[in-house]
Amino acid sequence: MFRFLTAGESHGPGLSVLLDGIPAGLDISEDTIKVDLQRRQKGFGRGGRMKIEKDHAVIRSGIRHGVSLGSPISLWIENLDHKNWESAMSPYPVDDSVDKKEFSNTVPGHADFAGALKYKQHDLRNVLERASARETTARVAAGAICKIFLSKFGIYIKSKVLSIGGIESEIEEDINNADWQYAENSEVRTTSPELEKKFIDAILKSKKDRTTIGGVFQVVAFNLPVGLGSFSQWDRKLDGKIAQAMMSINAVKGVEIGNGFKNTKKPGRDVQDVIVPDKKDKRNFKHLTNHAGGLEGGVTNGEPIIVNVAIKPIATMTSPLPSVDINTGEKVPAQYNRSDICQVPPACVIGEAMLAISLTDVLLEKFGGDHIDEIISNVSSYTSTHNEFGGK
Ligand code: EPS
Repeated sequence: MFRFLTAGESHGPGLSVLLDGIPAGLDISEDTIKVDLQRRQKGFGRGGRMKIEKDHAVIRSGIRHGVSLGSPISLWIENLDHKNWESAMSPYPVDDSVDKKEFSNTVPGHADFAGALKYKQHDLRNVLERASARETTARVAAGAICKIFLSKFGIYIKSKVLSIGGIESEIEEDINNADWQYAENSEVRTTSPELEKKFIDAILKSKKDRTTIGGVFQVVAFNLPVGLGSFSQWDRKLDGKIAQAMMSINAVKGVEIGNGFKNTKKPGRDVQDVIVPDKKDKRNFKHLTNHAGGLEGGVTNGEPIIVNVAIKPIATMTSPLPSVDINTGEKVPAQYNRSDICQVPPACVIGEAMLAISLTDVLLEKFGGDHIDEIISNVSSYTSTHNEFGGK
């Protein structure tokens, strides 16, 4: 069984990551993990915090001489900003002279209102610190390890921004011909130079208007075997697992698999993906289209998994909305804490991590194994049974 957990507050000493169930025999280095950590830190519309942090995950266990042992892998990511918060975020008691950076003005759209009542907190910092998107750094580190595992099966993941502030391309891009490298080099992670300029202008306008801006990003996984996930129980369906994984990313309010929403506007005959024989495909079959986003009945069908994820504009704004003081009930302006204007480009990298984590879970569920060689052999034994279908 594969599991992963994170711990850590945004301005605390750092973040911990624990991955249990990663097999033995994988080459894992801090440098490889760092590539994704750096990708997450980029993006037009980020706030001042990213100028302070230089995210680096230190391997603390589960890896010896660069190779995984099959034991729990733990990582530690230091918050460089913590040095500015040592007393305010100290795990130890502090005296009253210390500025604890407490606040009680709730922020509409933030977790702080519900969190205060739920955890009986009079200082909203006690909610903000864990609810912060800083935690996604830990997920990206975990995802980087899962990507190493998935690469052993030829599985890889790409991402791009589809829209920011409602601005989007009128033409649907073919994911097999998308210029993913352009997106990688783009500050707003788009494959289109035309959209790039419009996205940047929209973010700049939001900043000028002292507000924030959301959007939609897309994550795609390629080269999957048929049969990951299962229709046999509701909680084993892979589309459900992916939806939960994506929905758990901060500020995400919508998840679409394939053309989920667009398909509702078309007749059935136009949205099913017709299956044809294809001797070149390792399944001996292929689908003519991929409206289903690679998942039918909660199971991979061998086409790329396509997930579109909607992020709302971030709650914290330099021009605060009217709100309430959680302790006095008085009407007050919302608290302003330093924040980002637009989180959509970095969220692509977080989405990649969550998809890698979800796929690692179902791949290990189906193929088991404690050493990577055992799992590779299990996968190839299974895929060889596809020769019994359609081959005669
Ligand atoms: C965040 C507020 C900002 C963001 C932060 C998420 O941090 P700070 O309060 O230190 O300015 O930069 O995101 C990260 C730290 C990160 O690593 O992505 C929030 O309130 O959610």
